[in-house]
Order: sequence, then structure tokens, then C-alpha cells
Amino acid sequence: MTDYAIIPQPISVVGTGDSFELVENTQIHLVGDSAQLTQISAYLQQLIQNATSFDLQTNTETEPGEGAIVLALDPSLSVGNEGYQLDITKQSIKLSASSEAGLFFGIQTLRQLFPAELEIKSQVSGVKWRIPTGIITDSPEYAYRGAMLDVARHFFSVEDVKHYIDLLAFYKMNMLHLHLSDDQGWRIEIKSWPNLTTIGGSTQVGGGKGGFYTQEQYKDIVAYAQERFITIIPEIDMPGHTNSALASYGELNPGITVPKEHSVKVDRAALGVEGLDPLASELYTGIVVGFSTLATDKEITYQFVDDVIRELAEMTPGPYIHIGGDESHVTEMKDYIPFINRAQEIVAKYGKTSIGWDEIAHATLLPGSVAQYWAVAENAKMAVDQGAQVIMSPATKAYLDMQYDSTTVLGLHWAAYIELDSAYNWEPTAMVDGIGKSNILGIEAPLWTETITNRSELEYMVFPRITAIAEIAWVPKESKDWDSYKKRLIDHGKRWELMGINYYKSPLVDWG
Ligand code: TNX
Repeated sequence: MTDYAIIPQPISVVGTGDSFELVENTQIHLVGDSAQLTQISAYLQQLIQNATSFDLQTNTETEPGEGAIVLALDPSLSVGNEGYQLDITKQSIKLSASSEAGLFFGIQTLRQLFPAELEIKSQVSGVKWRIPTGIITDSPEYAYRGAMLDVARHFFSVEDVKHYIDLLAFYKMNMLHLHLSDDQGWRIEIKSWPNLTTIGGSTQVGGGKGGFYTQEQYKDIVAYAQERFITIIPEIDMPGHTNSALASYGELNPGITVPKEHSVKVDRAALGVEGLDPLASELYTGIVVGFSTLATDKEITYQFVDDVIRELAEMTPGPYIHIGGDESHVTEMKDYIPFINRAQEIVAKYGKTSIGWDEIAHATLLPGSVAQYWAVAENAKMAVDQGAQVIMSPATKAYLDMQYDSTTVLGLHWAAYIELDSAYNWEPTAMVDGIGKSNILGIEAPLWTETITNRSELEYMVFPRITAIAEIAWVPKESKDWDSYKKRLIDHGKRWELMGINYYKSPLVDWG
């Protein structure tokens, strides 16, 4: 297996110098019995069919013959919860794992071993579907391997989110955090507070028409992600970053005003909302942060938080709800702390675990609560001192909205310029004094979208850096290797071309 290019790099790869060829009558043979196993097999079948037009048959009955791809659930296999083993010979491919997740991640490795043309969604002719023989044993370093998409500053359609989910799955990421609310937009239907979307969802940065997900659409995203072993983590940012809610319901508003520039009067009649709301804020389409806060001293605010979290928890099978908590610059600390304490209690009441940006460490973290380090090391340390785990998202390394260099047109650079080597060459356990491996739940790469308006722009900021983040999250630090990664990326660049992905051709990589 000298010419393979797997990202993230597997723990162990031993090549045996031959090749397996996938042909029309190759069978998929299943060992084990679960609905998810059947679904994984259908996923693989479809993937192969797109490019090869082979309609592989699935077989659970007889012994696998020659030329089979075996997907085996084997609880006795010691590769960890998400690990897998691939045993590829000239005659067959055997993929085993102790969980369905492991099988799914193994399929991503298998996929990357095939010729790049496998990624073409329509029939390709003239390609021999050969992969190198050998044995791969693999399992991830971190349990939480995530990305975040800000759908509040600019709205992204269900189709765009699903497309992103597919790309994350290719790199064995397992968490997608959706930033569903911010000053500029409220993007999730809450049936008990309907103006949040009719008013709060009606615009976005730059003044476009915005949008929101109905509860049915959100559930559809969750299910699509689940089939790809990705957990959706919904975020409602509070008590700051809430102008869209304050424009929807004046009773939540302590009366702090929206910056004049880029504020937009709510035209209730045009939006079909009856009555007047003299306390409500104007809508906001600029990119200033830190000017809004919920009224933390009013009981109605907690009724609001309770209703929102309840409805969100009901349609979120994953364990986490993200409560934001960042940049609440106009909430006094004496008000911020009890607010975060109560928000965590509400999340717990609905059976979920809270995640919040690192500022939440000022509050009393409930057991299990997770802090997401993005800016202030002392906050992250305070969280760990309270017994919490942290997610590593340092803005200087992991923020996908940071420009590559001073010539990048999209993005911002308040934290750093992040070239590919900078995105790759950092070590989560070396970021904050006193925070080591056992304190780190995992890694997440956020994409804030003040300047990102569509799928192609998203891809340009995400690729190739997301693959660096995926490798940091999956691979033990001893096995990370910049030179090897750069070489492997060349093959991925070819795949992205065939997938139609708009990526940044970093001058550090010899794309060919
Ligand atoms: C800071 S990161 C923010 C976001 C902005 C981002 C832009 C964080 C927790 N807050 O509101 O979108 O910078 O890079």
C-alpha cells in the first residue's frame, strides 16, 4: 500500500503488495443483524453504484464467496468504540468493527483507497476499480470530532447542510454544531414563539431575506446526519447575540438599542404579524458583536428559554444542547452568572447536557457541562478546575472563517491568518497550561458566516483546512506528519475536483 492517501491517517497500515478488483458481481456480505448494518450496506452499495453503475447484491445467508466485501459486526474485536479493521486481500475485503459507527468510518477509508473517480456521481467508464491489499487497524484519538456552521449570519439551505454533512463524514467527523440563532437571524421554528422565525428569521447579514428551518426540516437534517454517524448539536446563543429574538418579542428586551448602522425597522404588516410591539428591537444586518442581551431579570425570559430548550430537546436525539454564552458584553457579570446557571438547569431538566463558549466557566458548571475554548485560556482552565471537559476550538488555529493570508477575499482576520500549515501544526494538549488529554473531549472547527454567503464560498474556506482539523482529532500526536499529510492532500485535491468542490489551492501543497 505504498500509494494510498488516507486522511485522517490510520493508526496502522501494512501493505501486502497486491490488489483487489471490484467487479460487477462482487457481493456485499453482512455478518451481524441490525437495522443500522443494513443501512450502512445500502450506503456503500449506493456509493459504488453512482460511479461504477454496478448494482452489488447484498447477502446475509451463505458464506461469503470469492470477490466479496464483508461487513462484519464483531463485538469481541478490540478496536474501541469507533475503531475498525480492514483486511484486504486479492480475493476479498473484510471490514470488521465492534460497532456500526466503526464500520461506517471503515467505509470512508475504503472509499479513499479506490480510484478518485469513485466520487463521481454518474457512471464512469474505463476505470479499473482496484484497491491495494493490506491490513489497516484504526481508531480515533478524540471522541468529539466536529465542525460548526453559522446559519444565523447567512442562512444555508437544508441541501447545503446535507452537502456539508457528506463532506464531514468523508473525514470521519462525528459532530455538527449548528449555530441556529444570533443577532442577525433566528433559524429554527419554535412553535410556542412563532415570531422568532417570522420576524427574527426574516433577514441576514447584508439585508438578504434570511430563512429558517421548520421543525420537520430540522428533523430531516438530524436523521440525515444520524445515518452518517454525525450528531447534530443545536445552539441557541444567549443571553447575548440575541437581537433577532429581541426584535421578535419586546418583552424579552431590557431596552438596549441596536447599532444605528444596518438596523432595519420591522415591517410587521409585511411579515403578516398582527399588533404592535413598541418594546421590540429593530432587526440587525451588520456584523458588530456584543450589543444585545436578553432581560435576565424578567421571569418571562426564563419561560422563553424553557420553551425553546423544550422544543429543541424534543427533536434532538443527541445528548448536547449548546447555550452559547459568548460575548455578552452588555450583560453585567452579576446577571450573566445566574442566567447561565439557570439555562444549564433548564437543559438538564429536558435530559440534555449543556455546552457553552468558554465564558460560561464564570458560572457554576453542572456536572457534565462542557466548555468550548475559543479565546480566553483562563476561562478554559476555570472550566477544567470545575471538573468540566473542554472542546478545543482556538480561534487562532481552528476558525475556518479566518483568512488564509492577507490576499484572501472572504473571511475575517481578527484572530489570525491561518495558512494550511498553521491549521495543521498545533497540538490540542499544548494550548492551555493545565489542560491535558483527559480534559479534552475533542476538537471543533467553527465556520462563522458574516462574510460567507453560499456553498461555494463555504467550501473555499473549509477546504483544505477541515482535513487538517480532522487529522488532529483522529490521529495520536506522535503520528501526525506534515510532510506526509501534504502528500496525501494532493490525491484529495483530485477527489475534490471530481466532486466539484471549490477549495483553496494553498501554495504549500504541490497540487500538480
Ligand atoms: C467571535 S467566536 C464570535 C462570533 C463571530 C466570530 C467571527 C465566538 C464565540 N464569537 O460571534 O462570528 O468571532 O470570527
